[in-house]
Amino acid sequence: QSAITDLKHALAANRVFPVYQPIVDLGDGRVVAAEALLRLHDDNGRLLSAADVAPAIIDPVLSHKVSNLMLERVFAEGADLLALYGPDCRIGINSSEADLRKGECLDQITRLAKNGNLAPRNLIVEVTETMLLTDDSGAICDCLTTLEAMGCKIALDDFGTGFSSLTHLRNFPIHTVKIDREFVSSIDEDHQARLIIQAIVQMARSLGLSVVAEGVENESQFNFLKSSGCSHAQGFFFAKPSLIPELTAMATQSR
Ligand code: G
Ligand code: G
Ligand code: MN
Ligand code: NA
Repeated sequence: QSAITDLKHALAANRVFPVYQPIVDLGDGRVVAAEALLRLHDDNGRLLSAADVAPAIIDPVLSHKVSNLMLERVFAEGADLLALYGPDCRIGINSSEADLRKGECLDQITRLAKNGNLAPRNLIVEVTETMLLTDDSGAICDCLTTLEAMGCKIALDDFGTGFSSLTHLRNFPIHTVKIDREFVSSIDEDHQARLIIQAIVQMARSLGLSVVAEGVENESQFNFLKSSGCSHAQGFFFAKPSLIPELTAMATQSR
């Protein structure tokens, strides 16, 4: 069965939902943010992730539905998320190019924020470098600038894997770079990966950006990132992407 069918069926049957993966401050070890990640159950009850339905998420109609649904769910669960990680925590949303090009997410965030659970200053909008490379990058930049003015932070996802033009960091309102897990997973065996990470961290720091290392799986990666001055990290070493009750149980245990 194709990714498109899986996603269509799951949307129709209300089997699409977010899980959340904590983002930790490497200075004090506290969870300061969490990324919302799409999950769905297929017709056989199997749990699929966004990567499993990647071709469907870029379909214009489905991407619109997915973005709406994820934002609605994140706001609906906003009070629980703030209770868990504090009133100043932020929730990361993966945006699609269409969301930003048409600026539709602006109206939706404004409307949803009226529920009072979650404010725009509790959001991080994640964009990828390819989204900034389109012909419409002017419209995307305008949308990001408005999101920034509303209080959202903007994170550049998968940094280092795409074109990584430093110009993006100047021309778009970017607050955070997320170092792709490809580099992080090579820390233990690849000297070059370590040098690239340190170069990204130093550049980001001098530009006043925060840096999230993605895909941290073990203590030696954690130690390397911390000693390299990386500000934040995310990965299985801290927590898998999970439902709120599971995250609440984890937070209670570690307290
Ligand atoms: O969770 P998983 O490893 O399957 O995620 C793979 C990729 O899918 C992530 O890197 C992320 O960029 C993307 N993704 C996850 N959730 C969403 C979502 O809600 N919307 C969009 N557009 N992409 C998502
Ligand atoms: O590109 P996107 O950054 O948003 O990537 C997030 C995806 O990476 C999620 O789907 C999540 O399941 C996956 N992920 C998160 N932490 C780890 C990790 O420590 N190791 C691996 N292999 N994958 C991870
Ligand atoms: Mn992401
Ligand atoms: Na990534």
